[in-house]
Amino acid sequence: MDNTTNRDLEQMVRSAVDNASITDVHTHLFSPQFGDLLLWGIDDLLTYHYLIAETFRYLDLPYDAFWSMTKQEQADLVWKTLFVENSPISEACRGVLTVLSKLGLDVEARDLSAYREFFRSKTAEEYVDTCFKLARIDYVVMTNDPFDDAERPIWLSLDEIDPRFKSVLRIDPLLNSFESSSRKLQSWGYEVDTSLSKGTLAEIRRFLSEWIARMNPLYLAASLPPDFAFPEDSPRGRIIERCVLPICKEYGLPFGMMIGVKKLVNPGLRLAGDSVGKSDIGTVERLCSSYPDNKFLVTMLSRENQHELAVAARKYRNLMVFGCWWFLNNPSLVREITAMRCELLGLSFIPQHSDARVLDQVIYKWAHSRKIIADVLVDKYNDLAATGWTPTEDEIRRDIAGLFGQNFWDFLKR
Ligand code: HDL
Ligand code: ZN
Repeated sequence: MDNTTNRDLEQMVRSAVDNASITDVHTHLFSPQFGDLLLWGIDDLLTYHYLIAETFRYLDLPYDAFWSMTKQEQADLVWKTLFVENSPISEACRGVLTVLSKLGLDVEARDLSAYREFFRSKTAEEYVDTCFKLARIDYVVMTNDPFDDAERPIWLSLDEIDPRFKSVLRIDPLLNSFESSSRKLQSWGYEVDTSLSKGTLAEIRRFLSEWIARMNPLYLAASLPPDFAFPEDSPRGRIIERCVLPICKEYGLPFGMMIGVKKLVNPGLRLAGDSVGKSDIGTVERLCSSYPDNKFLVTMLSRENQHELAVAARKYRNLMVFGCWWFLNNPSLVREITAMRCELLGLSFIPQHSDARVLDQVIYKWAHSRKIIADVLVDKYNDLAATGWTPTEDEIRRDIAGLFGQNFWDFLKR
């Protein structure tokens, strides 16, 4: 291909990526019907747990002194520490500034009070429209936990949800702390005990079925530790085998596994206190091969596991790989992982999710990811064209529509 064609190709790829409408397959966002559970605005942006962890690196402040501050006081401290006293070059810091810039605010002014004034003039409903439009997203998939004391009562009285917000039944407490969650189940009228008898397993299946009926989730999900094993003679192993997988199969729902999180290695940091560990890809392989009629939507937290996961996806068509999760959602690693996935999986994967906890974050997380994914795809399509196979603009748009949403929806229908 001559340079002109290369330039045409690059322009086609970047245009297709920039204009692709996105389904964000994993977030912690809530539709406005969930009230204060929907986080948005500059103080929620600045008190994102990623930024709290980074702030403490510069401070001797006792953790409890920070947690006893108001949200605005915490945000002031984060701003002072990470933005004023040190240049905000980390991905999470840069993200805050990308949001302000995309909103048309004067980042150069570095005027936190002016930014607060801007957000004070907004309502949640109108700001959802603003963020979805700026990020060019069609749908966000929530993380919905019936064991969460704040979220559960809302589901019990909810009559409508903004259709742009899709639900997921998140079951970490059921799998990872069954003893305490069994007491909650008992209080809700499920006849369970910690013996995991047949009766208990049947009641857990009833619980899952009832919440599937209530939430209409796109998939069931759980985050799992690095030592997650299957099969396993444990409450988690038994519940996955006898409850989760049969119910997922019955309802045609993927089981979403997010594997490799070491919870609260530093409890003082609370939500920011989790870390990463390498997991055994053999667990994913055994699940995919033993349950060919189940679908598995999987991401892993360790960089090393991402290569193994891409290889595993070559073996199992019921395995869909997604996202550059959490500590992997940084430009250098998104670039590496996306290129590796293109080389191993072609276009049969979901390159990214935002994991946004604050609504505004979809603006930066997708702006940053679109750029990197486009960079990788330009290289791949140029490599393709160099063989003499020149992709058409329609083919490029088709491929990219798949990566940013259609692959997910097609996988749900499989
Ligand atoms: O378990 C998860 O869904 C993780 O994404 C955690 O919520 C984590 O705290 C996070 O927000 N990562 O981005
Ligand atoms: Zn998450």
